[in-house]
Amino acid sequence: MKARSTDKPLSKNPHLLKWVTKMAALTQPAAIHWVDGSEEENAALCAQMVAAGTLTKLNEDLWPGCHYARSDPSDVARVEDRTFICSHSKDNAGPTNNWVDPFVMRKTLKARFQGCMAGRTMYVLPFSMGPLGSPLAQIGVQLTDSPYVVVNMRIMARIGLPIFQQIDDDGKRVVPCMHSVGAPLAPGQTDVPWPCNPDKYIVHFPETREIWSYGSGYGGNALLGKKCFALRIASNMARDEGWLAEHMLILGLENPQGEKTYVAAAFPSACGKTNFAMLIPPTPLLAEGWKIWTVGDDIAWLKPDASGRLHAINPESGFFGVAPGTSVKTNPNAMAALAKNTIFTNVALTPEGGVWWEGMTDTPPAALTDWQGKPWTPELAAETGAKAAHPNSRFTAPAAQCPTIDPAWESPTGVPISALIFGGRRATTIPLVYQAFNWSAGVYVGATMGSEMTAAAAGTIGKVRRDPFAMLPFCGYHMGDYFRHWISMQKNLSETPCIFSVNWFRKGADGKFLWPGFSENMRILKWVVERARGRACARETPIGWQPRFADIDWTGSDFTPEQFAALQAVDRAAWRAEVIGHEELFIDLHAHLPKEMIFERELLICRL
Ligand code: TSX
Ligand code: MN
Repeated sequence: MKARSTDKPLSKNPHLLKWVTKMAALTQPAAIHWVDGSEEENAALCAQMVAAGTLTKLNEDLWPGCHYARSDPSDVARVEDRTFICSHSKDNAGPTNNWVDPFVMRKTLKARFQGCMAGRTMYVLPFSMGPLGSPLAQIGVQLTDSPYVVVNMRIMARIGLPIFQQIDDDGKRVVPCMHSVGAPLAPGQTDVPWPCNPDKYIVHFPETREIWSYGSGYGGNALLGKKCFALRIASNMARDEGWLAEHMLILGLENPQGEKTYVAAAFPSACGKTNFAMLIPPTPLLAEGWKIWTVGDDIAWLKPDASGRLHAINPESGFFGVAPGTSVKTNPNAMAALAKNTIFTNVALTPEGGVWWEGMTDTPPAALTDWQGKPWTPELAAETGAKAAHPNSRFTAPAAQCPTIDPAWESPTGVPISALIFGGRRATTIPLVYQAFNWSAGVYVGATMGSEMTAAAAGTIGKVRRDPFAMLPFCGYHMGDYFRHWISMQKNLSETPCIFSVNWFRKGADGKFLWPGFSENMRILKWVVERARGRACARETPIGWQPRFADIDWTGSDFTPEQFAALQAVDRAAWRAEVIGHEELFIDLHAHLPKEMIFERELLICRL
C-alpha cells in the first residue's frame, strides 16, 4: 500500500490535531496515516508488510487469517532496565523503578525523536482501553512508525473511527503515546524486516499521563496500551481516583444452578496465568454443569460501583500470550482462540506455512525453520540446546475467539468481583490454598508474594523473587504507596472481596509436584467461591483459613487426605524463615510502607 501522504485527519479535535502536527514536525515522517481500524486498512497494512518481509502470510487452510513475524534477535522482550518512571520527584517513583528527572528525560527524548521517522509513515492510532464508551474505559492515541504495532493493537485494543468519534464528541482526556522504532530511512535506503534501535527508552511521565517509547517494536515496549498505559499510567490514575489497575486475570465460575461468581487473580510470570483464566473443569464437575468463563487473562481495572461493590473490566480485547507450553493439553481454549486471525511472533515455521513452538506437540514437525530463520531439527536442539521458538515468542489473538469468553466480558459496567487470588510458584512453605483473615491481612499476602526461579540464570534456582501483587515491573509509582492505596481501598468499599493465596507448585521431598494442577485447580476455585459466598467451611491456622479435606469437592478424583495434608501443611519453622524474606522486601520500601504491613507481619509472627 502506498503511504497516504495527503491523508485527511479523521478527527477535528484541535488538541489532537495540534499534537499530531507538532510530533510530525519533530519526527519528520514521509507520510501521516490516520488509522480508521477497518478490515480493508488492516488487509492493506498486512499486504504491505508481507511485501516488505516483515510478515509472512500463513497457510490459509491451516491458519486462516494468520500472519507470522520474526523480530530482530536483539528485540525479543520488555527491557526493564530501559523502562523509566519520570515523576517530578524521585521519591514518587520509589526504589523499584528507574527514575530520571523529567526535564532531563524530555531533552534526551527530543534528541532521539528528532527526525526518527524519516522515510516512514507515522500512524495516528486512536484506541480505547476497555469496552467502547464504558465509564471504566480510558482513551489513548499512539503515534507510531510501526505498521506491525498498528495490526497488533487492532487485536489488543478497540481502535479506529469510533474512538476518534469519542474524542471529538466527549472531549474525554486522551493519553498521548509516542512510539518510534528509532530507525529513520535515508532517501533510497532499503528497509530491514524488523527495524529497531539498540538504544531503547520506555518512558512514563505519570503527572502529565504521557508515554514515550523509542527503539523497540516488540510487545510491551511497543504496544503501548498494555503494560505502559493499562498498568503503569493507569496505576497512577487509579491511585488518584480511588480504583485499582492490576496485573490480574478475571474469570467467572458458574455453578449448575446458573449462579455466577467472578474472581480476579494475580500471578507472577511462568505460573500459567493464561491457562488459569481459560480453565476447563474436570470432567465429572463439567458433567454436573460447572462452567468457567474468561473475562481477561492479564489486566484488570477494578472500581467500586455506586453501591461500593468492586467491579472489574478487562481493558484489553486480545491475548498477547506466551506461545511455548501452550497446547491442546495445557490450554485448549487458547489453542481455539489462536486458530485464526492471529499474529505469531518469534515462533517456528513449518514447511507447509504453519507454526510450531516447544510444548505445542510432543514431537516437532519435520524441517522447521526457527525463530531466527535458520533450519532447526530435534537433533540440533539435543546438541546445542537451541529452541525452535523463542521462549518469549507470542500469539496475538482476539479475545472474542476464546470459546469460554464470558457473555459479559464487554459489559460497560464490568463484572462484580467476589474474591481476589494471589499466586506464586513455590516449591516449599506456601500451601495449596488459604484465605486471609481480612482485607489488610490479604493486602499483606499480595505485598509479600513471590516466585522461585525455575531454570533461568545459574545460582538463582530456588531463590524466591518477591513480586508484590505481580506488579513489580508495572507499578507506576512508589510500591510502598501502592500498598497504602490497597489498604485505603477498604474505605471505598461497602463489601471487601475475600482474599486468597494459592500455590499450584508445591513439591514433595522427592522433588515431584504434589498437586496435579490445571483442570484440578477448579476444585480449589470452587472452595474459594463458596467461601466468598459464605457457604464453605474452613479451619483457622496461623496464616489464615484453610479448607479441611472434606471441604473440597473431590468428585471423580482419587486424591487422598494424606496427599492433601502434605500440600496444606503449615511448617512453622519454614514460615518463620519466610517472614524474614518479607522483612527484606519491606526494608527497601520502609519510608513509604503503611504501618498495617508492619502490624500484619507482627501478628503473623505471634501466631507462628
Ligand atoms: O499453567 C499451569 N497451571 C495452571 C493451570 C490452570 N501449569 C503450567 C506451568 C506454568 C506455565 C502448571 N504446571 C500447573 C498449573 O496448575 N501445575 C504445574 C505443575 C505440574 C506440571 C505437570 C504435571 C503436574 C503438575 N504433570 C503430571 O503430573 C503428569
Ligand atoms: Mn502480564
